[in-house]
Amino acid sequence: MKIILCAGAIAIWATTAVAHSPLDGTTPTNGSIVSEMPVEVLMDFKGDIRLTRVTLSHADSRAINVDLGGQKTFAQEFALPMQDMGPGSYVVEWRGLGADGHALNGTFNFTVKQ
Ligand SMILES: [Cu+2]
Repeated sequence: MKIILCAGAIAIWATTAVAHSPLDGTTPTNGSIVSEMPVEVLMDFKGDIRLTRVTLSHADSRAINVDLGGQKTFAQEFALPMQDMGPGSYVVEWRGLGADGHALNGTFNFTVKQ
C-alpha cells in the first residue's frame, strides 16, 4: 500500500513539473542554426524563476558553467554570456527554482555553422 501511494505521489509531481513548461522562448531558438556564436543567449520564462545552474556544452568537450552574475532574485528574462567553442552543436542545460518552490530544469540547443 505504501509503495502504491509513493508511486502516485511521484506521478503527480512529474505531471505538475511538466505542466509548468516554464521556458517560453530562447534566442537563438531551440534547434536553430546560426551563422556565428552569439555573445549572449536569451532565455524567456513564462513565470519568475531563479536560475541555480546553467551549463554550456559543445561537441565532445566537457560542459562549462555559465556565469549567472551572482543573481539572487527571481526574474523572467535572462541574458547569459556564452563562450565561443567553434562551429558545431551547442547544448544549454539549465536548472532553477520556480517562484512556487518547484525545481525546474531543461535544455535547448543550437548549431553554429561551419
Ligand atoms: Cu510549481
